[in-house]
Amino acid sequence: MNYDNFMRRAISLADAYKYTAKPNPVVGAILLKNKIIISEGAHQKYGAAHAEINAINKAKKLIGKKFESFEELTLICTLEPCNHFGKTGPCSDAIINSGIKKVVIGSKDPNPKVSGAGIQNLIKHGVDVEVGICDELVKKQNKFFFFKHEFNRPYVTVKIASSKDEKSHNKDGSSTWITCKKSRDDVQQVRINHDAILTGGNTLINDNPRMNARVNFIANQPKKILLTNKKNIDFTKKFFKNAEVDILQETNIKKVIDRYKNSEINSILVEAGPKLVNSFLSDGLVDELIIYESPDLLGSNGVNWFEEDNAVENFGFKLESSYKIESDLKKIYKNVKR
Ligand code: AOF
Ligand code: ZN
Repeated sequence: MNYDNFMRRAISLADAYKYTAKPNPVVGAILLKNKIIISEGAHQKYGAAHAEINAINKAKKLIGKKFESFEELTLICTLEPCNHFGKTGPCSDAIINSGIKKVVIGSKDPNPKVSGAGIQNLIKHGVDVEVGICDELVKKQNKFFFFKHEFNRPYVTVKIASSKDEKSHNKDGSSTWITCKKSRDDVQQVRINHDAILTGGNTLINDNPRMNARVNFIANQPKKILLTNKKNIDFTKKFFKNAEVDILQETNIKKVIDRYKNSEINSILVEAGPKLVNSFLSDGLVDELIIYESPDLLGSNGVNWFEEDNAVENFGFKLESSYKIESDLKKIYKNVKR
């Protein structure tokens, strides 16, 4: 039987929860009897029940009505059922205990706590398992999660706002918004797509940023990371308000990123000044660079984002897409060195 359409449906069930499940991957599950959907589930919320469990629990209420025994059912799930005790119990055991005899999986879970062990447990208990249905779609849907486990570090995005002449701000400290309100609203969406936001000590002092994601839907806020070599930190800054903040006093950027390789953070957005941004870029640790470019010139009163001409290309970036946001231009670059 071809399960592609059911898998696509499970992927779209999962998609609805991408802002509440994060930093967990999104997962969807469907129970089928022949070609009829008996129940559906998704991993709706970080720390809450996994997709398979939700689908199984819904189906339990339909025994004797829509089906007689779980042995008749096939489970479609976008990600390999887990096999570990995390915030919830192993889904593979719950599937085995329910009596389900066939499981169709989108993608193997790259999390080393699972990584094939869920599939092995199912097979060992006589469950028929198919893996790799719409695999690429599942990977795309959980891009940062798969990246983190493939490269053993979070995906790193740098976002900057720049004048047309590649300046960051005015030397005399006179503060002006470089980009338009629509661009700044767009940044909120970029922020909420990431699991953590990192800034530096100078930005904290100069800009007093909130660095949260102001979006009008329910979403898990990114964690905040402050990278600073300053001894006295002003905890009255807006950055610390109602936030869980990691304060790192580390100059080696690779070590900063490495610190998160075993955490649940799959992606980090860097929003900082030229010094820190250039350190990230020159260490080759940036996967994506987003530039919001205004049509204005700051001229000789402006501080350069980069030290040399063609810096972005020389750091290994290629423009992937660009579009206008009112009079600004949003440019998205990808690192082509990896
Ligand atoms: C599944 N079904 O719906 C999801 C899975 O901290 P926990 O216990 O919630 O476990 C999170 C990990 O479990 C996550 O990193 C990923 O490996 C897997 N997610 N597995 O069987 C689900 N969301
Ligand atoms: Zn699970």
